[in-house]
Amino acid sequence: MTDSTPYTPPTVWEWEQETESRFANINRPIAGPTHDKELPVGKHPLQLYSLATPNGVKVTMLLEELLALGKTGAEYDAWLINIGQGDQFGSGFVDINPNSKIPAMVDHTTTPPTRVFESGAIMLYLAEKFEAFVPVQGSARAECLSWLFWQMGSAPYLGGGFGHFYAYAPEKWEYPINRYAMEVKRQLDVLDRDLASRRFLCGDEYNIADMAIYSWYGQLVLTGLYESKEFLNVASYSNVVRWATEIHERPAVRRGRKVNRASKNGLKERHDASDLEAFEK
Ligand SMILES: N[C@@H](CCC(=O)N[C@@H](CS)C(=O)NCC(=O)O)C(=O)O
Repeated sequence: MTDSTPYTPPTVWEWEQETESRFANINRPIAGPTHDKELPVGKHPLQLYSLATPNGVKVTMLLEELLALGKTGAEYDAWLINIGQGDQFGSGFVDINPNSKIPAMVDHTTTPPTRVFESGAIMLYLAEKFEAFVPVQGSARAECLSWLFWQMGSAPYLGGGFGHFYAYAPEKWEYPINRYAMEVKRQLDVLDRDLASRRFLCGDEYNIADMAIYSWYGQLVLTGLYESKEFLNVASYSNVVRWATEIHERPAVRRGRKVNRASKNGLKERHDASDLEAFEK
């Protein structure tokens, strides 16, 4: 139950433009660009436009894993899209992602260049292009894609649902916090039961499903997205913690997490491996 005044929806919803909220630049009920802005293009075949949120990090993790495997064609330029400042509504970004959300990528090895948006689609595109981190056929592939799409369907309840109401909404309302905490704990239990008998989500092989799910649920249990570790009692999901810790410590994952950070001392753009080395010092 909430103690706020009950809301009676009007017959037709209308947009009351926010001015105060931290999301005033982001929240709007229409798509399309708000301003003209071309995207920069660097020297590498792959151009990534992103930010180090869980949805962004899963792609930089994969690119760094591919490079660590010796796939030199996976060299990339990573450009910062600062969603708090509305960069996702620039015309160049909307051209490569009509949905105006990071991450988005352009592959310049094809003619014409190939745009890819939605993090799951980008991961699958890269894994197939470089023939790594996705099983090629049969039940192993079905299992990997099942978990990959599980992440795409589940994480909005964690970020847009639980994270929004627990950390970002103007007030703490019991009803939505209960609703989404219950769902996120159910999701953690789904993962915990799978990982009780498996080293990685699909078995012995680490693949794009682990990367995608680690970026949300692994970071949730280890670093505490939304400062909710205690509230959600994440330590009780011991199999998830064990699996997340193993992934968290992989050198490529450590590198991937550092790319496209908008914070003052963060690595905003990555154009060469040496950018990261310099940053790591
Ligand atoms: N399903 C999308 C979700 C992407 C997404 O929600 N990105 C957020 C940052 S984590 C964003 O760009 N938000 C900006 C906005 O909503 O305007 C994906 O996996 O790529």
